[in-house]
Amino acid sequence: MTAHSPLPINTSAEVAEALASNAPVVALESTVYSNLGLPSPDNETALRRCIEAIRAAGAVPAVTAVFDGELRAGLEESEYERILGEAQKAAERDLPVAIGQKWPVGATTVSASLAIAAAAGIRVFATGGIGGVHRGSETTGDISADLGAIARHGVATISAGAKSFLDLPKTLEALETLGATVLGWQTDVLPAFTARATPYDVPYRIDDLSELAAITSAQLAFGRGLLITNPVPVDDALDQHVHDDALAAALGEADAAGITGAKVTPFVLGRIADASGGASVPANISLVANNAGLAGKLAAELCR
Ligand code: PSU
Ligand code: MN
Repeated sequence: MTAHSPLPINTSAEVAEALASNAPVVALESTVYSNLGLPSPDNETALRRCIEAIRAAGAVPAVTAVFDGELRAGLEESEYERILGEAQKAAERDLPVAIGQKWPVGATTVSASLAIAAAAGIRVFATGGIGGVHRGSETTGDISADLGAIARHGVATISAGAKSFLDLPKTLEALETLGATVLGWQTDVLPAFTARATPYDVPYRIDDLSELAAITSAQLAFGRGLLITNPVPVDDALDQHVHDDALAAALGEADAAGITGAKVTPFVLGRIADASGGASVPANISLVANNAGLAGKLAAELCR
């Protein structure tokens, strides 16, 4: 068999050292912090709070990105500003193109971040809300690459459920089909991003951190991944009526504007922020930082 050349990943000194000494590391994506995710300056607030939450748990943050065609895991302080501005959305399938064409700034989605984390040997990854099966997927076929990547890579993903504008029952079905274990952290039902609860049960509720770590290491030993859903903190959840109205408006506008493919998620998130009078943004910051904190604790527990 021909040996493939190893994926070249530029890992920061701090991340490389942590991995070499079995110290906890948490990977973060970069799309949510770029101009494709949260508006400025909330994107920077979100990034800072995620990094603080990971460090507070005793873990090392590893933001993933593509800079000048190079895959990165862990950035220097001075480099964070590069992902806070203009960026090209890089899902897993875009990574070879981002490398080959030397994209200046590729903002990694969940799927691209998981590919980089797995190749770098990082076992825990935190995001806001994953992509999933879109409403109307029967006709559009729009199913986020996040789902396959969550199942395929041996990395635990922590997210506040899936984004509320998705078809959530179909998203759960797809995860089951793909073989991704789905857990609810201290919840019986699937959270949906800025909402703590939906009518849909998660397959397993887990309340104890050592049990969460035991399940995670078992699944990672199979070389596969799992999704840990973590509800947005109570005080920061978006009012259900504000949310529902903003979502309906956003989906209507996306449809009317003929937005399709990779542009759907950034467009709908932006319209929800506008239509909720900005109320979705603090909720978004809170949930992503909360996920980073749980990811830090899980990474630390896995290293015990
Ligand atoms: N959740 C957010 N903001 C985002 C995303 C999720 O609050 O920007 C991004 C993530 O990077 C996720 C991507 O992987 O959207 C999913 O995009 P798509 O639906 O095109 O697969
Ligand atoms: Mn899509």
